[in-house]
Amino acid sequence: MSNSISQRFLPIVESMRYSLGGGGKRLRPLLVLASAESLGIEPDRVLPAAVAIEWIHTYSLIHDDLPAFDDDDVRRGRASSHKRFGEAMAVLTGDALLTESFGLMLKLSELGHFTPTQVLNGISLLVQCSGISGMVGGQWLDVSSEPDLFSLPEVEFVHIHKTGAMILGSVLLPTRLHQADEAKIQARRRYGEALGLAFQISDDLLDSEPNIRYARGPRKKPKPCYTKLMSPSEIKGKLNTLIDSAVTAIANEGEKASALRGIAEYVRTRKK
Ligand code: GRG
Repeated sequence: MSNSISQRFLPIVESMRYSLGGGGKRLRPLLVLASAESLGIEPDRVLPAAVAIEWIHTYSLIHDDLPAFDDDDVRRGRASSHKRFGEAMAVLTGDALLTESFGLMLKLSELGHFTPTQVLNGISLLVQCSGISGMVGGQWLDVSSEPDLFSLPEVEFVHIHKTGAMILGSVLLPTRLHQADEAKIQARRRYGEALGLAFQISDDLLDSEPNIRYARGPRKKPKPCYTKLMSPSEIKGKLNTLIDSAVTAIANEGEKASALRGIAEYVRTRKK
């Protein structure tokens, strides 16, 4: 093995580039940068960590589009990875993005931006928010839960893990790299938890199907979402309450937290 990539593996790199270059809102990396700024860390110092989070997120979307999950042909306005490159390459592209994201995290210490211990703390958070106790666990509940059991607490539990954990992780990552004091960590935790759930609620509101979401994949049954359990105005009310909580959580953080406030307001009103 060597650090440079053999010509023979370039098709994998092309497929990674295709999915990463397909646009998207870049919400999670923006949260990493905004959270770093709020702590007085120069955003450039956390850039590899911001990219690592986007790579993990992109892997999850590639795998979520596979026939075994949602079987989606289109992602970010273009053919989904497996439609463009085939299923085997889509699986490997997701695997490569996840694995290489940890290589990006290592760059943080190689570049001298943070100490190895700080980077390990950051990697440990990424494992928590993207793995079994976070996104992967939430995805499992999403695909395996029975529609009859879609109570509000159950839907929230799925959303907090599947979608919320990576958003919370994006906000908390700079606190792990920088060792922020406890009050600052807790303020960002409250902000990230509220924003993570709010983001999924806003996603449910934006969904084109008004009442219920169906997975196209082998499950062919409804997915946990709010639109089945609450009216649109109730959902909007919940979204506003959560965004208000997120903004309140960082109310004492001063001007340096203005980007975090801006992102929360974007999630309140987003149209895509
Ligand atoms: C397959 C391990 C695995 C996990 C998949 C994230 C996820 C878990 C599935 C995505 C399904 C989905 C559409 C969830 C709704 C909320 C969400 C995460 C939307 C996609 O995130 P955006 O809107 O996407 O930030 P962009 O393209 O803007 O980056």
